Order: sequence, then C-alpha cells, then structure tokens
Amino acid sequence: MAVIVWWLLTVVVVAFHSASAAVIESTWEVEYKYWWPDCEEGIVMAINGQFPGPTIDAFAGDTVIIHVVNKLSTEGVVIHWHGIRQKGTPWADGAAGVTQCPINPGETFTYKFIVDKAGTYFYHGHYGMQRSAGLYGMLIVKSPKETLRYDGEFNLLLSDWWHESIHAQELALSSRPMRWIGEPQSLLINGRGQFNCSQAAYYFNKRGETDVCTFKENDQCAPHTLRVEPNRVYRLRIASTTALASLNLAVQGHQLVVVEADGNYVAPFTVNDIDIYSGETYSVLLKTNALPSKKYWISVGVRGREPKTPQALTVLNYIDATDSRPSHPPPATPSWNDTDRSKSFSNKIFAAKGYPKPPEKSHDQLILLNTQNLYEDHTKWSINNVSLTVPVTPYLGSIRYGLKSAYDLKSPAKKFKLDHYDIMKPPANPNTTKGSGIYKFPLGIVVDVILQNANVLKGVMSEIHPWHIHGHDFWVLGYGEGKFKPGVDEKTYNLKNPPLRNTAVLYPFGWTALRFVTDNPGVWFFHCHIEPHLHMGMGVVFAEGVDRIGKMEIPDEALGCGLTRKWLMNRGRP
Ligand SMILES: [Cu+2]
Repeated sequence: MAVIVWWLLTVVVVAFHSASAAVIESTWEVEYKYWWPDCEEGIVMAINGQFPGPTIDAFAGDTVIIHVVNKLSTEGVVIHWHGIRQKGTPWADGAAGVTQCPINPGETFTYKFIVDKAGTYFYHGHYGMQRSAGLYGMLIVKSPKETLRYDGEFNLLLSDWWHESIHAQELALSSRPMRWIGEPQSLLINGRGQFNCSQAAYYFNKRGETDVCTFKENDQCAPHTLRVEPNRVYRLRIASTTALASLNLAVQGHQLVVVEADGNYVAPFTVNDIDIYSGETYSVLLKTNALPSKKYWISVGVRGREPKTPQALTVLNYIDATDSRPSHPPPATPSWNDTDRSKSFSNKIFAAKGYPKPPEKSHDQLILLNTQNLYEDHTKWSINNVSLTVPVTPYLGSIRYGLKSAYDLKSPAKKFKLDHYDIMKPPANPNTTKGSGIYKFPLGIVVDVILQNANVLKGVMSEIHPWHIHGHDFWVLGYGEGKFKPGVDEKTYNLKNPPLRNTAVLYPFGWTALRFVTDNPGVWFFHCHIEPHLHMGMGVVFAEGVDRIGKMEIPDEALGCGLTRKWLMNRGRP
C-alpha cells in the first residue's frame, strides 16, 4: 500500500513539474555568412543561417539545452548567456578561458542551464571579438505570473557594425602602436541598418548627399516595422549588444515607461527617450495613444562619444495609418557629451517595490582603478595596474583540478592607492603590467566594488565603461564625481531601493559603487562590455567558493584544452 501511495505522489509531482517547467532544446550551427546588415555586403556570424541568431523564448524555470556546432573552419567559438546567473552550472556560462575551452572547429558543445528569473536577456559570442562579428540574439524569459499588463510585445536588439572584419580589428588593436578601429559605420536594429541610404533623407538632406532608401522585398537591411493597434499597451524589450557605442532610443510622439532593467523590475518612471549602454537591457511600456493616421520614427543614436555614425531608424506603424511616411524628421539624439543628462537618467532607476534591500554592510571592498596604459608599447586597459590576460586553461577547470601553474596564483591588489594618483590627468607612468591573477571570495559574503574612472593615456579625456558581471546581479549603490573617498562616500550609498542589475555604467572622471553577495560557487568574469576594451585587458575575474568548485561536476567537454586537457588525458594514471 505504501508503495502505491508513493508512486501516485511521484506521478503528481512529475506531472506538475512538466506542466510548469519545459525543456527548450535546439541545435545551433555557427558559421560565417555573406550578409547585407546595413545594405553593404559584409560577413556575419550566423546561427542556423540567420543573423541575428534565433530568439530563445522561455518561461522562468525552464531548462534550456543548446547544442552549439562550430561550423567555422579555423576558429573556436563559445556562447555566453548574458544575464543568466547559471546557478549550479558555471561551466555553461560560455566565457572562453574563464568557464570553458573554446569549442573546436567541427565539434559540438552542449549548454544546459535553467533560466530561473523572468526578464529580458540576450546571448552573444565571448571569444576574441566574435560578438562584434554579429554572434548574438535575444533570450526572453517570460513570467507565468506576469504582473505588468500589456497587449503585445516587440524585441529590439541594438548593435553597431563595422565594415572591417573582426580579424582586421583585432590585429589593429594589438598592433604597436595600436590602430584604433574608429566609430562604427552603422547602427543596427534587429540586425538591420542603412549605411548608404537614409529612410529620413527627405527631411534633412537638402544637398541630396544621401539617397532615400528604396528597399526591395526581402532585403536583409530593410527595417522591421513595428505594427501596432491604437490605444493598446506594448512592451518593448530593448537590449544593447554594441561593441562600442552607447545609445539613446526614442519613439517619436510617444513616452516610454521604464519597467525593467537587466532582468529586474524597476519602479516605473516615464521618459521621452532612454540611454542604453552595451550589456544593458530594458523593458519599456509604450501606449499607442498618438494620432493613429500617422507613422512615427523609432530612432537610435550614439551618445558618449562624438558620433560619426548615422541614427538607426525604424517605423512605428499604426495599422490604421493613412500617411505613407512619418510627417516629421526623426527625433534628434540628445547631444553626445551631455553627461549630466545621462546621469540624470541613471539616477531615475530604482528597484520596484518588493525587491530585497541590499545587506547593510559589506565584508570586503575592492576599489578598482580603470586606466589606459602601455605595455611594451601596446595600448592596454588596466585595473589596478594589471591588464588581464585570460589564460589558455579555463580558471574553472584549473580550480576544479587544483592545477597551480595554469594562472597567476597571486591575486591582484584589492585597492589602488588613490592618494597618489591624479585621475584628472594622463597617467604619470604610462606603463602597466599584464597578469592572469584573480580575486577569490568565500561563499556567503557581501562584497563592494567601487569602479574608479580616470583620464586616458593622452589628452584630457575619460571614457564611459559599462561594467558587466557574470553569474550575479549587483545592487547599484550610487555614482559619484571625481575620486572616491573611502570612509566618506559610503555614506551616500542608496541602501533603501537601489536597482539590481548585471551591468552598470562608469561615467567619465567618476566612480560607481556596486554590492553583491557571493552566493554562486563558480568563476565569474567581471569586465567592461566594450569589446575593444575587454580585448585590451579591461576585466577581472572572481572565484567564489573555491572548495565547492573542487567538488563540482564539470563536463569534460568544457575543459579539453590547456592543462585541464592534459589532466583529463592522464586521469586515473600516475
Ligand atoms: Cu570600457
């Protein structure tokens, strides 16, 4: 009798489980393809022949299984699931050299992870500069108990595009002297942009220097129009996977209510446009309450760097619209160097009601000085005077198998002596060091990270750096101007309702304070999301719960390179 009852219970549990959590499984072949992302022929990284890659549509709690087949003939590949915390599956995070080996040409690697939290996410290549080559797509996790009310939704994946290949770009950046890659030729919305024509040329092009776009059906650069019904509410899920550009998005004639940032609900606030940095995602609600006979521009432009790239445009099209095109020019992007405007947007973002407050105190504090430097005449970005060199053997494997010679065992400095550093001037000593040392934390502690910006190598200038953490969300406790003052500036932290995010911007000449809990055993990348900056060493690595990693089950397939390959080959033998 007892046996029967047990069996019945099991059936009930299994049935409930399968009804509430699904398995989403696909096979993705990654290859280079000729494509016309901005109406000019280029080479993109396509997944199953598509650019951008397919959208993953899941519900919170679902298991995602993706078999990635590397169809590139001469280079490895990995895919990072940006914003997914990978609880219990750090080996599936997809950061080459950190959590796994690059997948060899011809080989297949299977990512398997749970998407535990509803939100707007994306995925992208995390090896070399493959994200810049177009290896990306949306990852949408819906909530079975969505509290926001809306009638429909659209995804807007924003990126920037260069005509030069990533191989040429990588070489340029690593050359002595460094050759800067310059500003992108185009901005893309869902992989579509226009380089040699403008949809809005009618309005601003008095000298006729730009052609009005004439798209043919099925043109790969023809914009996706958003078709909406009047008097409805739509959720726009916006993600930026740019290599370089900080962006601003506006919808002509409509206000936007920001409701989500990086997979966390925020206290709703209304704006005319949003700033979005590389690595960030937002959901905004848009009410279609404008004149339904008209069409409206959705415009995306560059901020934070002097723009040399035209706006990306698409159209919000009411189904009843009688006008053939929007009746006004597209909204102008706010001036690129109005940093106060950008900060005012960041300062409007607070956690939605019901989110846990951050712990009152931290157990550990890192002060990370961001500088641009030289290493043997190569231009580098350094954190506390170390430019990160990601080792061949993934850290996760080195720690799992106790391989002591795979990376620098000495941790980089936790603090930089700011007293003797003038952040408002080029570095007095431009030379830096390289290293592969990491920060190790025990499980269950609270860590504060203060990112400190500084002047670049030459001239009077400081750049924007959007910092992204893997395996976590952090609380953004605050932003400040100038040099961080330990013991003083902590008092200004917002401990009441700071937003939880996975990406936070570091403004020029300022600091940004973040707090997170070491609740996820694994090895986690924390880095500037600007692709060339990361390529030039702008990142650090956190190892959490080292003793737990030592007992972790990691698929051998993740570690078939460097010293872990050697270890696996000799397993069981002296
Ligand atoms: Cu950066």
